[in-house]
Amino acid sequence: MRRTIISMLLACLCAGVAGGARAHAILEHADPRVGSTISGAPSAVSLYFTQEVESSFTSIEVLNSAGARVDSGKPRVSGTTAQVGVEPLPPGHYTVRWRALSVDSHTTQGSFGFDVQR
Ligand SMILES: [Cu+2]
Repeated sequence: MRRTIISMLLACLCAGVAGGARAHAILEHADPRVGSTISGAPSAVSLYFTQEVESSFTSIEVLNSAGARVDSGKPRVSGTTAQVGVEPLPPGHYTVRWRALSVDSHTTQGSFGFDVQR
């Protein structure tokens, strides 16, 4: 509940100060694509945002189906793109959890899955 109130407050502040939802760094697309099934293991997971993000508070976690992290840690951030390396991924389902601090100082977060084909 408290969390909901805080998010609403942030949304209001952003709408008032920066002109609305456009000012947030929302995930525009990802590679591997959100919800996709790919053949062959990716060497990295790349996220493309709608706005430039700050490297200091932007994180990407890639988890296997057992919940263990398979990413290399700190993402590389350049403009609107954040990328993290992953270890060689065996077939299975993976979850990407991201968190981004946009240049307007608002934090956004989300998660999605992808599958490496058997
Ligand atoms: Cu914002």
